[in-house]
Amino acid sequence: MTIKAIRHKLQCAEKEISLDSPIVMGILNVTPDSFSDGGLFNHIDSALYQAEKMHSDGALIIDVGGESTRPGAGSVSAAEEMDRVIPIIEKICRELDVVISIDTSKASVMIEAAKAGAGMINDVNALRGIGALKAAQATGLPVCLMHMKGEPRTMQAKPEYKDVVAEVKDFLSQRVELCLQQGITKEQIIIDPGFGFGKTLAHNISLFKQLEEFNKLGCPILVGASRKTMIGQITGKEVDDRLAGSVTLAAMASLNGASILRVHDVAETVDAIKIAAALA
Ligand code: PT1
Repeated sequence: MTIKAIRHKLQCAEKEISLDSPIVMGILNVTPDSFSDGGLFNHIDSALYQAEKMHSDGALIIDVGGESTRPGAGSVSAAEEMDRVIPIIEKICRELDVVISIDTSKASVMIEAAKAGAGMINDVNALRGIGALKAAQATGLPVCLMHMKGEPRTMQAKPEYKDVVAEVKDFLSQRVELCLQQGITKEQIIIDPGFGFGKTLAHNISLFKQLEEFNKLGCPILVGASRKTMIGQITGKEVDDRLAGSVTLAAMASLNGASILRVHDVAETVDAIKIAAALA
C-alpha cells in the first residue's frame, strides 16, 4: 500500500466513508446507450437488483449515471437525465444502506439528486458547467473533479499534450482552487485524471505510471478505467472480455495511490485490491 495516498474520511450527507484503504465504486449506468451494459439496466427494478448485487459484492458507493460520456456519445437534456436517474436514486436510497454518487455535469441534476438522497457528486466536467460549482457547494456533498480534454463526442479525435501529467495536474489544481474559493472544503474534494477522456493510450499510461504525482494536490484519487478502450488496446480484447485487464489495472492503481476504484466488476475488484494490499 502506498504511504502517500490521501486517506481521510468523506462526509456523504449522513453517511461517512473511510478511505483508510482503497474502496470500490460500482457503476450503474441508466442510459439506454451505455457502452458496456447498454439497455440491460434501465428499468428501476433491474437497476435496484444491480445495485444490491454490487453492494453485497463490496461496493461502498454506487455511481448512478444518466448521460453516457464514453467517446462519441452525445448529450441529453436535464429533463431526460432526471427522468432516468431520480427515480432510481430514490428507490436505491429507500432499499439499501449505500452511498449513491450522481454522475452528472448539470447543476439542476446535482441538486435534485441530492434531494433524492445522493451522497456524492461525480462530475466528468469538474464543475465547469453553468451553475455547477455553486450547486455542488450548496449540496455539501463530496465532489469528484475529473479531467477531460474536449467533450465526449469528439475528445478522441486527436488529443495532444506537451506534458500530459503536468497539464492534467495543473487543470485539477485550478479546479480544486475554484472549489475552495466557492466554499467547498478540501476534505470533500476527490480528483480523477480521467482515463480515456481525450487521451491516447500513451497519455493514459503516463498518467497511470505517475498517479502518485496527483497526491501532491492533497486530495484522494479516483481511477476509472474499467472495460475502457485502453484495456482493449493493450489486450486486444473486446469490451465484454476486459475483466482480467480491468481488475489488474484496478489492483495496480490501488498500489499507485488511488483511493476509489470505479468499476463494473465489483466482486473481482474487491478481491484484487485486498490481495494487492496484503502483499504490498
Ligand atoms: C471516470 C468515468 C466517470 N468514466 C469518473 N467518472 C466514465 N469520475 C463515466 C473508453 O475509452 O473515469 N471517472 N464516468 C465512462 N467514460 C468512458 C470514457 C467510457 C472512455 C469508456 C471510455 O472506452
